[in-house]
Amino acid sequence: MESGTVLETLRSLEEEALRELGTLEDIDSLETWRVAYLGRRGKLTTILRSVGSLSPDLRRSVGAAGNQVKTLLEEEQARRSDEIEELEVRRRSSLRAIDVTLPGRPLPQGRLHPTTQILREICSSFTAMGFQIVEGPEVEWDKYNFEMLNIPRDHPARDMWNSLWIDQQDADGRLSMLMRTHTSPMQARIMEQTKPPIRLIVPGKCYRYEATDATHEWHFYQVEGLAVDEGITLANLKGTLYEFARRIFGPDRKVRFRCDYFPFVEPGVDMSVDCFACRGEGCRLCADTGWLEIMGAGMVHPKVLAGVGYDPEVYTGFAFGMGPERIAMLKYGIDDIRLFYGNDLRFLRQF
Ligand code: FA5
Repeated sequence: MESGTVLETLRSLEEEALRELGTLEDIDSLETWRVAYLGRRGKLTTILRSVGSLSPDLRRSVGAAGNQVKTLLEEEQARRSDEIEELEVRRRSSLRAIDVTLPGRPLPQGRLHPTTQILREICSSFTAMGFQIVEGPEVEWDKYNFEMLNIPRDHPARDMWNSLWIDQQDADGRLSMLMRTHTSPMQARIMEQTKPPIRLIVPGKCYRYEATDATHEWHFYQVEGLAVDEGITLANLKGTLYEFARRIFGPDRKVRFRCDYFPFVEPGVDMSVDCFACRGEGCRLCADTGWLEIMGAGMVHPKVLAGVGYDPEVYTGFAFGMGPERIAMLKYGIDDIRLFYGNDLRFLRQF
């Protein structure tokens, strides 16, 4: 073999290998390149192996040239490997880079539950009339839920409130604690602690052991109202509640007061609003009456006033207790109270 031919082969192999090396962009193809040229059966290795069969002169010159090419290719491979690694680092950091000029991603926005919305509306309509807001316990003593409200033990009026009792007995072995059935116990708690004038509302949750239907839940909210001072009359009660209805439902809605019985007021009334579904014609929702009852109210019973140490000859007051879910039903045209706590997002997203 001519030394010129072998040296030419070596040169063109070097050129080819370097050209190819320049196009490589990742470590895997670099390894493939190494195997193809410098591996045990690689192109350069094959040539170097054949050197042994050459004449001593050729062996020396071709061997030296071959080793030079080998060293060059190894050095170039190491350099390209560094470049590729740097490229990788840059590629990865460009993926992580934050473009601060991009507009922010909108966060999913929650909303207030319809009960919370109506509670806030009710509360602000009363605070605008000078009422304060207070809250009370959801677990209540029999004493406050019934006795101090002129509903003694074994009084038939207790049947008006089907109660969920807690397993807690008094000295006589009778159940004495329950989930409050209404917010009225706060009337007694507040009057016990303060002196008139009183003008406040109590929003809060109530519980009753009763079957559910379109207008009854076993857990629901109430907003209690209480005003006690010298010279308060039924006219103040009606005026306040008319103003409330006007603020919540607008001037066109019809409001009705009728006599009703609650042991802790005298006289007692219930207030209804004309049914939104049938506009007073009568339907399933309003049990064909054309009206939806939204609250009970009345003048605080003299016995309740005396029970907390007030002189009923000096002080009078009015109280009311309303159902915010029923008010939301009227206001937004919701025809089943059970939708409020069914956790159905299709319903909740409408508010
Ligand atoms: C009472 O609970 C009395 N404490 C109200 C009261 C307060 C009268 C102060 C006089 C003076 P009643 O059980 O009617 O009354 O409930 C009052 C309101 O709560 C009802 O008008 C209604 O709007 C709401 N309500 C009552 N029961 C339910 C129920 N199961 N589901 C949803 N709302 C109810």
